[in-house]
Amino acid sequence: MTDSANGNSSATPQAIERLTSSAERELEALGGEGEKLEAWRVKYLGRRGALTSILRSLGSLPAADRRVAGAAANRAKARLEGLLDKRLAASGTPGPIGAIDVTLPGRRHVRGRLHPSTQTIQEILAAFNAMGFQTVEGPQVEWERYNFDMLNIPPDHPARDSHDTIWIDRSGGDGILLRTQTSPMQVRTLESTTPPVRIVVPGLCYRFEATDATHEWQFHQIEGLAVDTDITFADLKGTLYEFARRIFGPDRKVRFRCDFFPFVEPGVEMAVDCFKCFGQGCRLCKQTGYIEILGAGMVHPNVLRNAGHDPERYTGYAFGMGPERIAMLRHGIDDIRHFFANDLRFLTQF
Ligand code: 2NL
Repeated sequence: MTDSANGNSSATPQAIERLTSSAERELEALGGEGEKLEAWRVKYLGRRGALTSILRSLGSLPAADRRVAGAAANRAKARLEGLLDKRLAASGTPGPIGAIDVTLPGRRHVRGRLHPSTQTIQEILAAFNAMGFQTVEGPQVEWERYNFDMLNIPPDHPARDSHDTIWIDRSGGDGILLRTQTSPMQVRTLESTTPPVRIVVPGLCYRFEATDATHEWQFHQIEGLAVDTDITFADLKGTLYEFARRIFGPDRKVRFRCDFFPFVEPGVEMAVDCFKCFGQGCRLCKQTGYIEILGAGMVHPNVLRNAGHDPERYTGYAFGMGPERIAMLRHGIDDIRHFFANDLRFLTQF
């Protein structure tokens, strides 16, 4: 059955017919045992089986012979496979091909899911989108100018230390860094747009910081910005109050207290009454009855001016929050490092 000089002598329709007949006779004579059927399959239909070799050798035949022999070989293959399938089904043995053991339990399909940070970010963005804010995203590698100077944080301002910047290149006039907040994209948008501007900016931020239960060197932030003529502090309060009710429940009360951020004046922090103890005092709210959820304020006139807008004509408010912190509060998560550890035992709980 080996090749002759000008082709494969076994690849003629007659030879294929002879091979098929003997394979059929052999199969008929076999008992029903799965092992014997498998040996038969290997002998004729396996990777190095007799029929498979013929199919493989077709390429070396002259074109006209190839067509005839190819058709015969394919017919033979289909016939032998069909016969084997019938025998396997009749034998009741779940064989390696053909028969399917319907009593086996199904394979579980593991469904993917969104990361808890992503889920929280999407919910927060949806709340603001519903109130007319557009979502904008920007680069994580930023110019020092957008991350600090334009935001009213001059080179020697102590706020630069508190931001614990991860620098990429500090040698040039304008340094390159990993953004410490998402405000640089707000500045970019403000610079390239004529108000009204109403945006929310989600994204990863970085700080050169030691980690602990409430600090990560990598974390998400969502900032928002609204600039137009005649925007007042009442707009800030109304919008953020509505946001708090959408995310923490319709019965939430909010509390504003003074705070400082260089890019706003005045600056505030907003807290909601504790949604666990309803203001009675518990571990979650550290017995205060309130939980701080974001920082905000009226955009500093210098920030508007730096972006090319007249602070006499335009006013605005801005806010910033950490979605990991919000997810921790809502789900009772005790350590921010869970979010970036990629441990499925944590991630699959959400
Ligand atoms: C916080 C506080 C804040 C802003 C972010 C901002 C952006 C522009 C102008 C003015 Cl372009 N302000 N952002 C304002 C107040 C607070 O974030 O605690 N974030 C986690």
